[in-house]
Amino acid sequence: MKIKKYTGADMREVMALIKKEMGSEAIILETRKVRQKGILGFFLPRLIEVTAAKEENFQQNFWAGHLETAHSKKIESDIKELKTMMENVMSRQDKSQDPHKGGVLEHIHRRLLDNEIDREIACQLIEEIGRDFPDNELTESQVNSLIQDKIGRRLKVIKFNGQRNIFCFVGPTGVGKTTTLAKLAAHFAIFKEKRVGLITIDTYRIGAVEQLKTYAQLMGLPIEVVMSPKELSRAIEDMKDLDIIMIDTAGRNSKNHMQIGEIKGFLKVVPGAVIFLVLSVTTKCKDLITIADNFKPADYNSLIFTKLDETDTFGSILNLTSYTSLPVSYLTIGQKVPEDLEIATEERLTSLILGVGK
Ligand SMILES: Nc1nc2c(ncn2[C@@H]2O[C@H](COP(=O)(O)OP(=O)(O)OP(=O)(O)O)[C@@H](O)[C@H]2O)c(=O)[nH]1
Ligand SMILES: [Mg+2]
Repeated sequence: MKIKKYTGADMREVMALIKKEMGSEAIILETRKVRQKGILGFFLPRLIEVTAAKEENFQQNFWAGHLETAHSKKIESDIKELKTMMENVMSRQDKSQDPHKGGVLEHIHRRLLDNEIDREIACQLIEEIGRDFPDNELTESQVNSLIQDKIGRRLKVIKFNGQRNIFCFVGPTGVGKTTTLAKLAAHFAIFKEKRVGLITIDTYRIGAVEQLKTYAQLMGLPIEVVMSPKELSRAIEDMKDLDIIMIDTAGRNSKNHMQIGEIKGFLKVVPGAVIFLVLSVTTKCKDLITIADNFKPADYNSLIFTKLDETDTFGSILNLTSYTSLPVSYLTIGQKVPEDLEIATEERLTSLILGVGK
């Protein structure tokens, strides 16, 4: 009996090869999916490998019908054996349809992509693990903790203790800048007993000043409304005895470079300020990258992610922190002031990014 293995991209391609070489009387002994060679094999589609056999002169013997009894019994038992083999192969093939039976790395790679982690970052993470453990003999929980560790190392967080700081909030329209400012003002003024003052340069939107004034009144905080960089300097000077000054800015369309330039003009008079770029995690990742690029003139130095309660996928947090190399400071998880605010930690961010921390 001649036995040979054939590989190809799909069953049809392999069967055509077998038919060409062995003829249509060839028998399939085993079918399985195999990885392509090399580290990139993790990412390439698996090949189909078929082991085929052909009984020499099988056809003549079969059709002749003049075989000796001993010989025909042998063929009968061979056929039975092949039938059993085929059944085994079929059951194994069924199992391989289940993605969880595929390589652990492949499964986790898919999960990273499902969480909207950038394809390049996801590949890098998996490749690094594949390089460190070439035999791919890791369990799912081992890969999970390796990935957690690697993501944790890519993230940075920054904490503020309320010592003399000026906080400015910049970002696109409606992402939650004013609400986040109010939450933080309450956090420092009420819970940390710091002296906090508010300034708004958002005289652009009707109702914006009233919105901040309402929060200031509720918390008993001083507030100033300024119309120019000069007035901003003066307001900061007036509040020089306070621990923290929080400056609200108008939401800007990041594609409007003139508007971003205007914010830059104001922020020039507050050197050394903490400038938060406030981003909503509900924004498409590609748009977040554009916003991060277009707000660069505002010289932001930390990221706040808002509206975590409105989505289930947080890969964009990793994408943005990798892209900007900036630390994350706060997360917001709802509309309620002051409670829907979290101080960012690496553990919390990692769980969110991996889709296990909502
Ligand atoms: N679901 C949810 N809504 C939020 C969150 N933070 C803010 N919001 C809501 O988002 C809306 C806009 O919030 P604002 O604080 O006014 O946003 P802004 O960025 O200051 O808006 P502009 O100043 O107009 O650019 C409000 O309805 C807030 O209640 C959050 O974490 N989750
Ligand atoms: Mg606002």
